[in-house]
Amino acid sequence: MTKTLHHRACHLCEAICGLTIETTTEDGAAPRITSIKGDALDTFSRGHICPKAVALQDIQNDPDRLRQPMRRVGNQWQAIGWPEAFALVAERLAAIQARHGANAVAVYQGNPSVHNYGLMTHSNYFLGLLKTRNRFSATSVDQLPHHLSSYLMYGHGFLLPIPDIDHTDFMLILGANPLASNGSIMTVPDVEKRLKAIQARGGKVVVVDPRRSETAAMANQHLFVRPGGDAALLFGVLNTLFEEGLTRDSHLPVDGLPEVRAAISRFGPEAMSPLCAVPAAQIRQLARDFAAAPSAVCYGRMGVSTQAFGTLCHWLVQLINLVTGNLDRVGGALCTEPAVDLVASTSGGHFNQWQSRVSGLAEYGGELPVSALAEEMLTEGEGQVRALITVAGNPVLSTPNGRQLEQALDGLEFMVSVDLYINETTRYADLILPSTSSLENDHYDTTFNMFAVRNVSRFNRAILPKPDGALYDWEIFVGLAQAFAAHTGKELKPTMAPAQMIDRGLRAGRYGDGAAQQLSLATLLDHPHGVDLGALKANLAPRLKTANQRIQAAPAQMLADLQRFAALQAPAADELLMIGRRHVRSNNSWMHNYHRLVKGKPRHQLLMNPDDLAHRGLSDGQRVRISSRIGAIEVEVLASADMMPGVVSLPHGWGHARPGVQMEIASGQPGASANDLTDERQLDHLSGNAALNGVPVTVVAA
Ligand SMILES: Nc1nc2c(c(=O)[nH]1)N[C@H]1C(S)=C(S)[C@@H](COP(=O)(O)OP(=O)(O)OC[C@H]3O[C@@H](n4cnc5c(=O)[nH]c(N)nc54)[C@H](O)[C@@H]3O)O[C@H]1N2
Ligand SMILES: Nc1nc2c(c(=O)[nH]1)N[C@H]1C(S)=C(S)[C@@H](COP(=O)(O)OP(=O)(O)OC[C@H]3O[C@@H](n4cnc5c(=O)[nH]c(N)nc54)[C@H](O)[C@@H]3O)O[C@H]1N2
Ligand code: SF4
Ligand SMILES: [Mo]
Repeated sequence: MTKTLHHRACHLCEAICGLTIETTTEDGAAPRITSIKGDALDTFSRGHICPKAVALQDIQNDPDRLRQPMRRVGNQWQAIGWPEAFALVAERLAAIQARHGANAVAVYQGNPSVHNYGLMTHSNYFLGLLKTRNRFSATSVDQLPHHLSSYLMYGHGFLLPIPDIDHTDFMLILGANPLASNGSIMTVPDVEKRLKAIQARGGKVVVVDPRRSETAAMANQHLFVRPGGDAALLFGVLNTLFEEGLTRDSHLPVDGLPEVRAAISRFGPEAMSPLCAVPAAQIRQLARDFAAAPSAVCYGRMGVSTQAFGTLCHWLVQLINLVTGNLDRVGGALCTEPAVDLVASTSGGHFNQWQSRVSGLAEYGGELPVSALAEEMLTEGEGQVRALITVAGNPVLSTPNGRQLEQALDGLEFMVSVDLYINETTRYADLILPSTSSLENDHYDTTFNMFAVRNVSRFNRAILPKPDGALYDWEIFVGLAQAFAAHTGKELKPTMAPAQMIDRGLRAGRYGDGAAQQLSLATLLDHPHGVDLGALKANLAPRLKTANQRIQAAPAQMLADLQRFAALQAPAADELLMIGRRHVRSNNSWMHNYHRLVKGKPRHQLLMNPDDLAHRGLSDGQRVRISSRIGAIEVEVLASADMMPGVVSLPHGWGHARPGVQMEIASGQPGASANDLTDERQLDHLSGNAALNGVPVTVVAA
């Protein structure tokens, strides 16, 4: 019996914790995972681990996980070979494009795409050949407003200033619950300790959230905000900073601040208070506290991104940091200097160069808002989508109006999914192409090193051998590309393995050949616990990619959107708005089939303030019917004094009891899908991002 210790970053969420994984090999059998622990020698994550990482072994061993390509024949699934599968995809997609045009094939790329470097480096090798404008992804049910505000203000969608959590004296958090999510667009393993450290050094954490979340509960101050009211609150704060002379000059080159000040002066705290349900005096005090702190950072995430004014919110977050002198400053918000730098190597992006066919929603970076996906399939006429490719995504559970999407998927001529499971979405596919599991893959974080609160880098080899007949994700895309190119007579550029691309990226980067660190694949392999490249530091001015290399504080698109904001109404007396939530033992719409992970009490219920329950004659634990414009679901309700009155919270990613799904529900609780209630027409109209939070609902006894 041999035991081997492997050091490896966890790829499951954005925190990229270092793990120590023990495998045991007996008598020539395949190695088994025998222990998963936090890696104390990872200087970034310092031994932190959460329950999801322990479930990595369950993903590995899960009998439901697909291990070979599956083809649907009627209601049955049959295993087929790779060459046959690639040929079938090529032939069907080529035929559909020949008949109906390139845009008749749509693509949806889901969240694990950014956690898996083979998908990052190679999915476009095939998808790019399709030349379709109908590209969609989870970005537009998530962080599109972050990218758009950075693109408009700094000239690049990936110039995302990250909170300097380890040095700040005041952290204002809106719409994020890092104690459950482990941080997002802020790669921060061990976030609870880092937040407590702010408090221990005499600083403050303030959380703005319609629910007293786990993070709000440990904060120095928590403000309830009406869902979707954050822009109003932030306008109030920014106006107070201007009015009361609390601004500080920035070292950064900035255009447009006087225009901002003039344009928003009508949105003062007194006018904004009824819209966000925060008293004007508290808005003013928040601005004063923020400005008075030696250093401060305003950080907004999911909760303020997936709402009706998501892009205005992120613009305001940037402006508040900027005018208080906290942008590009230690203890404020700083851009990372990653070893493989997409900001340096790519152009800034583009916005609104074309629009979706049916609703005219703007593209960003070559993608259209996913809220438009179903209508592009259901609306007849030239350009109608007839085929879909999903990659590591489950849009039936993760995008608004999932029921409508199901109907649309059912009518497609062809669908292929690159995925590990037969789940709520892939059950509609004609073909499912499963890759190796993550522990059979090498790993480099192309994405989350870019968002990390320190500059870090690590590369880890696969810890388990590639099973016979299996393909890595990137090999699947190479196979698809070759088959499609052969079928259509297109020319295919040569490619190389992802590890080789990373090696090139590292050597060409700021710590590469000629730099003191000399990072390359080989040096990273010598440092299995990762390499610390130092704290974040000021660097924004030379990296700006706007046309005149100056920050654009007043982009025309933002100023134009003020008119839409000005129409926001104060709440009606009986308003009930639905928001979402996450739990540390969840991962979006999957990982519910691992017993070790989902054990414990149920977590799928609707949370409601006790007064709101009483008002409706409902009681704790009762089964209720929740209705919105687009549908109704039934679920149990839990009384929670942590909920703001007039707000209910339902986590997404549930609703597993759908026919044909072949995944165990380990908790025995299928739950109901929040996205059977969210509305594909409820958008942040500027970016097209779905407004998943702040959905008007009614709740009655079931
Ligand atoms: N109401 C509401 N809706 C939401 C949210 C919310 O807060 N509220 N959050 C939104 C957010 S932030 C996101 S990111 C989206 C996520 O939405 P999606 O990205 O659409 O969905 P996931 O649940 O992440 O689905 C991941 C899929 O990838 C597969 N998979 C896992 N690992 C791999 C792999 O290594 N390779 C391949 N090929 N496949 C793999 C899984 O089987 C699963 O089918 O949901 C969004 N939807
Ligand atoms: N355990 C676990 N971790 C995850 C995930 C997971 O599913 N499970 N998903 C990963 C993904 S894909 C992402 S994008 C990140 C997201 O990470 P976070 O951005 O931290 O997301 P959440 O934990 O959903 O926290 C969002 C908070 O916003 C609040 N909120 C809702 N509406 C509003 C509003 O209108 N205004 C304000 N101010 N707050 C509001 C909610 O009450 C909630 O507390 O998490 C990642 N990490
Ligand atoms: S917080 Fe948990 S899931 Fe996220 S990277 Fe760390 S161990 Fe993995
Ligand atoms: Mo996300």
